[in-house]
Amino acid sequence: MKIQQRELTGGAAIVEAARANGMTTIFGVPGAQIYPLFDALHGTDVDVIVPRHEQAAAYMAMGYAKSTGRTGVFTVVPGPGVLNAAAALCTAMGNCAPVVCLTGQVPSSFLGRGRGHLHELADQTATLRTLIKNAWRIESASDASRLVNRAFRDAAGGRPGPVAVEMCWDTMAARSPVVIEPPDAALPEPAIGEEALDAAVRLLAAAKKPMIMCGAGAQHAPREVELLAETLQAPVTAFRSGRGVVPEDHALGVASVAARELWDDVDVLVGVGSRLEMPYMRWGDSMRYERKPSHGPKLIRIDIDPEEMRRFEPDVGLVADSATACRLLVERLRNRAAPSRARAAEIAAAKRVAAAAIDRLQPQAAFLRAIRAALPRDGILVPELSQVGFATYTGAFPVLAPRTYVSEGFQGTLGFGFPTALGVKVANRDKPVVSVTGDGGFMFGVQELATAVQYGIALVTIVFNNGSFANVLRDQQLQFGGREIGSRLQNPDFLRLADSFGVAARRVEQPHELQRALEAELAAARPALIEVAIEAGVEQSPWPLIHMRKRPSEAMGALP
Ligand SMILES: Cc1ncc(C[n+]2csc(CCOP(=O)(O)OP(=O)(O)O)c2C)c(N)n1
Repeated sequence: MKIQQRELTGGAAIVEAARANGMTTIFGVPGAQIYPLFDALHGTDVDVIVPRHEQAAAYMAMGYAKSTGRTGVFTVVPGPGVLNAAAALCTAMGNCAPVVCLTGQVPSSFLGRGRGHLHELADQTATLRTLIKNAWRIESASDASRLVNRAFRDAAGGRPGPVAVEMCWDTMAARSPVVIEPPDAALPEPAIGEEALDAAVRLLAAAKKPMIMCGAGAQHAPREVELLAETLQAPVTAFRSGRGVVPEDHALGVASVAARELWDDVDVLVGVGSRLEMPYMRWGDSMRYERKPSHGPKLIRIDIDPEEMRRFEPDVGLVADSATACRLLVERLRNRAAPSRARAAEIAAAKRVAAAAIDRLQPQAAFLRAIRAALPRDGILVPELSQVGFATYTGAFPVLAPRTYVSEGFQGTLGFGFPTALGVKVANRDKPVVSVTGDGGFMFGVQELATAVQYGIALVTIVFNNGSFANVLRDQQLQFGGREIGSRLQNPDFLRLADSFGVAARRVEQPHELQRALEAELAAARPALIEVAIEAGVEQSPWPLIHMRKRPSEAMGALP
């Protein structure tokens, strides 16, 4: 059904097209080129959230997308605005977040002239195409609907990721007759190759100790993955992006350390929407690229992106939506799989070994236990690159539901956490959301405390303040003869800082105090900051439990 033709500015055409694609919230920072776009939002029911830095607009859109599966939208001025958002865009690319960036451009007659017009980049769409899935210029208001539809379709379709559209300053301001089309149909699912499916079924039917490893591409398929796991009696694990697909308190749900305990005996690995960084790079050699695993179990990969099969070749590759592929495997394995009865006991034993190993990771494990105790099953945790954040990779914070652990993905972008968590909370006003960050990473986006207050975003942020970039400090102490450089931080008084923004703040030292403080702030449902004061250098290194060459029961002696 076509909606009537109307006279709209280019900016309004973009907004109307985005609304037709389901946009109900937009994050963004205004500026001259995109005034018409902001003006078009005026008086609509779209929730407009303006953070204090463009990076936060993009991170918030990413958090919105990762925690819901819906496409997140943000708008920034071209040039420096887009570049300020670029670290978040490449993070969203790395963690497969469907995000649409709406931006401007110099006036059309200045395109490609190099005259130095406001915010001019030599070639913005070309620059963006090296970072994200795709980018287009909308040449006229009448083309806005078609290209915005494509942007939404492509952001969510195939392997999800960020895309961008830009429009020239004059085009965005000019009025012309516009028709807003209905959204594009979703990209069709790839047809699964029968031969590959048969080969996967044969491998799995003969498998004695299969394992399933999930990535971001499994988050929409929790039932299907769980059914496959139950059919095979296979443990299901994940490193970051696939956490919670099968709850880690389910008999078959295992986080990374428990998975490493089981790994040496695994004969078939099924990767579901995952790059499989954990077993082959973290537990293997992260300095030497392998096109195909040189040892270890037979590998079946399910991935919607055919390129993935070339980047890391499996024995059997199923280019497919993970829900469909898992469902088909379950159907065909139902009478053929011979799950081992002893498997349940082995998985339970591996979990006990993991728990004992994780218990040594102090004080991080105790703090994470306190956070888990305060957060309900559907509460969402956004970790950050930090001593406590890294510790979450091990299973020290069990993830109990899909989309409740929103991580940074392979970009490892320090500073992503706090602004991403704000976007998560905007999208999940009814759920508790907690940001866990170090003092260094928090200060990358500290100004967004103002955003939290202005828009009533009841995020609880826990800042573990050790006055250092602790990882860097440890590496300098252990690997560089104690030559400390650039790793100690002089911080503000976080309580007074938070107070000056109007954010409730308190300081704790012990895990039980943290649990009580977190429970109180979650109940108060207001923007809050809890500072945990920690002495620099006291945290056990989480890395022996992340880069595990040996199973934890063998390596225990060498562990901290
Ligand atoms: C964009 C970016 N810059 C730098 C780094 C390198 N880096 C990783 S962790 C880290 C220190 C983080 O310190 P802090 O946030 O205080 O947490 P802590 O480790 O002290 O708990 C640094 C500098 C990075 N990962 N990403």
